[in-house]
Amino acid sequence: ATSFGIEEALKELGLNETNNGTSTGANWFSNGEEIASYSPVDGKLIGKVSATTKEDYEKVISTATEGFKEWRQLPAPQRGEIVRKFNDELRRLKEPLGKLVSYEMGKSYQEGLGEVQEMIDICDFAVGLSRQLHGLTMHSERPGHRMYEQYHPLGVVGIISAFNFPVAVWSWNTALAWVCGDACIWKGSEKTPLTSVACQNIAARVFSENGVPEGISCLITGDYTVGEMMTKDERVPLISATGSTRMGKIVAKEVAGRLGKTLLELGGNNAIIVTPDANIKNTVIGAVFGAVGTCGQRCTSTRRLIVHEDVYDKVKSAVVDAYKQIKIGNPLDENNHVGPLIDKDAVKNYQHALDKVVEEGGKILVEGGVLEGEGYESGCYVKPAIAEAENSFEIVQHETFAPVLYIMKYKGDVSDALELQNGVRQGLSSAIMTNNLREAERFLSVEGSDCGIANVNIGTSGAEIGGAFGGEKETGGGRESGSDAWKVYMRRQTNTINYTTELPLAQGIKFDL
Ligand code: UN1
Repeated sequence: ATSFGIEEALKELGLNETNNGTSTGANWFSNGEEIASYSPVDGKLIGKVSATTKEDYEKVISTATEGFKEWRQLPAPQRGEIVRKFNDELRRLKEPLGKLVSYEMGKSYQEGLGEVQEMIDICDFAVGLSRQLHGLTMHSERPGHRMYEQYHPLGVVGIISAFNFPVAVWSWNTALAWVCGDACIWKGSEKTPLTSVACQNIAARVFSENGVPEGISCLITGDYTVGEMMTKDERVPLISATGSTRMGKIVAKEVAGRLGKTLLELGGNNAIIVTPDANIKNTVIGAVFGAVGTCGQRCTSTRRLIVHEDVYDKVKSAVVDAYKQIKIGNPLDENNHVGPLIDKDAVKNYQHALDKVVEEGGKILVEGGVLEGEGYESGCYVKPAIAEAENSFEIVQHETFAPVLYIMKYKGDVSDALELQNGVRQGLSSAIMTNNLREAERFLSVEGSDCGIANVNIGTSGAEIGGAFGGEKETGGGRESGSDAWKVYMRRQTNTINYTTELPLAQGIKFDL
């Protein structure tokens, strides 16, 4: 079997079989037990990384805390210049890094490259932002007074990210946090430790070449117990966590208990509403990519198709037909559309969802199943499935991180569709396919989609970095990436300056002594 240039990619990224505490990043110490990374693509061992111990963590946090004091002094545009240099390296290493993402996580090579492209884009965004960390000015109610607000660096930012976007989510946080003057400690997923080490190596190299203080990019590795060291730590004012709602609830409680800040980007249960005025061809492309892309493991993956009864049969058969074209196999082979799930636990969850939907009265339209035989030795390849289901089914209400699409019918008008769409606990991404202006505007109106992302005539996944990314309800309320998401990485200060010889009090209060 061809290795698709994996060996070369690992080499270019400076990875070897054992990456135990020997990273070039002086900010990455780890002496704990070994974490082995097996590829879901072929089941082979890619390499090993050792986990962060409590002592390692102490070293990391004190280095980061010290580094921050120096880093925050550097003018933001100069911090932006460092991010620009880091981005040069990302551009240079886009292919090997995209390949490693594909091999370690299982998404298609195209999507691996796309993920690195998101890193590049957010870095560009952050460089521009480094000259635009604006506050507002206000008019004081008192004569001879001036008011304004300014944003200062916050401190050490803890980043917890998931396996499904093993590199992009880190960069959405770090690129902004770095220009904002913060130090970052990253706990990547224990399912994709090598991509984390690869990123840390890039940052560490660029930073040390450019005299950035140690501790501005730190990596800690391991399971949730390692994440807990940060969430419990008062020296970490902000925890940005991307992952499951279950994890988010634990993190939120822990951090809120010490009145720290959180940025939570959690589960989705994303739907596309298909109205009688939809372009069916585009609907099929959007729905199929949304449901099977990344093997259904994006937090923006399309889980539900809510189709008007007038076009239901047409849409259903077009989508079912499209599923027949899907090629499943090695994601590094660009002929395949869908790679494996991340691991065998994910396969179990997928199977459970299919059993459960039938048990609850759903009807399978496209049969699922685990693939076996040549090329599928890892045991992680599954067939994307479609089931006709009711929105109220317990399994439909639940986010299953796998390529299972539920299709359901709505009657009446767009408010009936919206009731179904909004009738779940999550609120990340949503979409409507329509050429009817009234329907589109109602979908976007105050009575419309309750999600953080609401799209017209595109699917639910594949958001650009320029917008704020995140959602409401159990999705956690946080916003990462573009727009003004940077503000969470800084502390805001309101300043009132009196340049008179008097001391007039606010609200006209007289206090004569
Ligand atoms: C995620 O799945 O955690 O919108 C993020 C998208 C990507 C990001 C997904 N830009 O699908």
